[in-house]
Amino acid sequence: MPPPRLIRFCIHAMAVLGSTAIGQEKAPMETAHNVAVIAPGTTAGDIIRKAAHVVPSPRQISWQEREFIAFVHFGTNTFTNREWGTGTESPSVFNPTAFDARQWVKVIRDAGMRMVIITAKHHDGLCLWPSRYTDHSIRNSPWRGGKGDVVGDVAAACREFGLKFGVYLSPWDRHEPTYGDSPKYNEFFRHQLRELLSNYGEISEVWFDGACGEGPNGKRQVYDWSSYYSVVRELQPGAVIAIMGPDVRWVGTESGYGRETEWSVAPDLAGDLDSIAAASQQTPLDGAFVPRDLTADDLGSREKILHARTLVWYPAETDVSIRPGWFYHPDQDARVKTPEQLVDIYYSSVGRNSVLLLNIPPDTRGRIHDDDIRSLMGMRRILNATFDSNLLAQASPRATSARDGHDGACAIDGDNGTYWTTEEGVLSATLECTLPSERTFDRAMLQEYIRVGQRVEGFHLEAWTGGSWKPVAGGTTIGYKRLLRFPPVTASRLRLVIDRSRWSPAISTFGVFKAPPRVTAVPEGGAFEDSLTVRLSTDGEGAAIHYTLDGTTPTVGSMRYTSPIVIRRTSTVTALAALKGELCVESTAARFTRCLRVSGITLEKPSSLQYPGRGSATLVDGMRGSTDLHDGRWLGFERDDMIAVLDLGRSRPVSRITAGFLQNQGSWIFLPSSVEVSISSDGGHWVMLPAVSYPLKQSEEVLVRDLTVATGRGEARYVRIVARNVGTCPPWHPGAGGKAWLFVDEIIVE
Ligand code: FUL
Repeated sequence: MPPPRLIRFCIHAMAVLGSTAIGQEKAPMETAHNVAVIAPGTTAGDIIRKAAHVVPSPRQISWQEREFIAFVHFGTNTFTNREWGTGTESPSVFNPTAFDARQWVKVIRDAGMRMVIITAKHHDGLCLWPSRYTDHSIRNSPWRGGKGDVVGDVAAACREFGLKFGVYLSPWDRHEPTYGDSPKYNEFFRHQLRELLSNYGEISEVWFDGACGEGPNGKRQVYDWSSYYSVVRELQPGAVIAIMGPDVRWVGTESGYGRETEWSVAPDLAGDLDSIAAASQQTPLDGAFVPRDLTADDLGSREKILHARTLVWYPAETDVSIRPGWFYHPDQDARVKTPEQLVDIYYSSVGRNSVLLLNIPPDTRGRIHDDDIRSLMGMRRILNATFDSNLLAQASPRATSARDGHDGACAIDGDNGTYWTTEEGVLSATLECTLPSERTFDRAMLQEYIRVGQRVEGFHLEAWTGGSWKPVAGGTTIGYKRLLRFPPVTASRLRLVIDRSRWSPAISTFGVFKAPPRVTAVPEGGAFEDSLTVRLSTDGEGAAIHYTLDGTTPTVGSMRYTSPIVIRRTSTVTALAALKGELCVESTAARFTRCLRVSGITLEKPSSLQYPGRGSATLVDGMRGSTDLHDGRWLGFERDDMIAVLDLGRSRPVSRITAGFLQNQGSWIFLPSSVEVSISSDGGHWVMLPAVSYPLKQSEEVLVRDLTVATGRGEARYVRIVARNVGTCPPWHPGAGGKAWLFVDEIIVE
């Protein structure tokens, strides 16, 4: 589901595809190339076959194999406590008190990431290296007497700890006086690129954001992308150019959640087919590539590629921050994503054919904060405990079709350089694995050997249980890596069924795993009136359960679960399984809200079809919407107000009514301008309570805000609540004048 309007700033303003005179297919690029030109009249079958043979370039393969990499946003904004600087800040604000790039890189390495991308220059223009081309750099900061070099220190630490190194260089520069004078600024930008790409050793990724604005001359800057690409190719031929570049695509959200169906081959990224044919074999796309909005749900299905004039290997990168903001803000210390959230993001990005770029912003000391380190290490422990050993390593494989030298064993041998593939043109097949004894598993890992292309369109897993094959899990695309989670299954025989493929499937990894024991709470959260009984169980054999009721993480000293828990007040049950006295890593949290039971709820106008939650009852089911607008718990209203009438079944004392709202202005979601509540005992005569108004404030923070109206202890059977949408995006917003969203969940009557 697309976010309401989440568009990487300015990307929608980029030129759409330019003229595309379709000539003859000039270069035979069908095999072993990351670009294929489709000649007019090519049959559908041939187009699909060509798509299955588009392959990553060597630099794209190295990038993909990194899987999980770190973003580091650090600079002016760290010290001014903002997300976007204006460019008028003095370099003197930059003054970390205990800067330590080695600490960052060590933490990042220990968390299992393989590269660091530093914001060498963000939109405010301050260079974190002593650039010769501007005074607006850390050379004019008090830090290390102006002799410091953040980029240099991070590059050196990456070399020391064996990590790759990349740079984010913002084309949008709100400080530089030549910005807007397009040729001059392009030259300035190329100079900066040259400095960065010449003086810091190997650079493996160059990250270009699409943000763009007007310069002091009132003119909009026109970026000369292809000239930037030439500088990168000349100086760092191994580097991928990401986002506004031809090698790596933005996945389309900043939530950390990629698409379930993720094709790395995308149609029509070239504006000029002739320059593809004329270009060098190494970079056929560079001169023809036109950045454009690639945030739609479906980019690469058959339907999308059948009318393509070019097909390009263009894989997805998923960027997300460990905190709500990209930069460090002290008031977000309590909102660092938990290990469980990070693991969920990992499954939903790395596990969905994408590279995960996780941002970890250092604080004003110039160090990664302890809260972030705790979460990262917790995440690492969960992932290690899960993926430590492939239970299929000891299995005997049997495939329904295999090519010489590529039998089923190649998929379970732990070697990504070998792969199982079928006889030429066999597009569906089964790989059955028999284990020496029964094992329990709840995770699967699949990988295609992408060096020959991405091919699988549909697959599922089956296990032999109770005398027949039963489906366990399945999906559409696999790509470089697909991870699946499912309830534990115990079996000694299982099989991978490739249902549909664009060409002979080539599978380099088939693995199943058991995640560390987890606790399940029943019910998993919700509302209750007087008391509620909660039952906990674990899938870990012989594991004990420890829990708390105040939301803190349990220790072995916390209450041990022996019988169902009876809850009488609003509580969060947090539980962990412990094996042999040692706590397992993944905790389970279930929130229970004490409130009056609502027997009916009607909405005067339904919510948008895009954000329906699970119907109007979602508003009173006791399960709170999170900061993720896609979590299925939010009801979204586009430009409309939310008007709900709640029926409590009978007249009773009501003390207050609370409604929760999401703010995510980047996605055009605003808090309501006011909340009005009326109560009635008979549905005919209503008493209006004083309305509460909320002034609209510009904010980059994504948050859930509860707004409460007190009744003064009235009696009521019916409650009518009106939350006013701000209507349109305000003048200061990038979507000024566009329809604003109101997101609501939950309504609590006490
Ligand atoms: C965006 C920028 O505007 C943010 O500040 C951040 O750098 C993010 C990764 O890209 O477009």
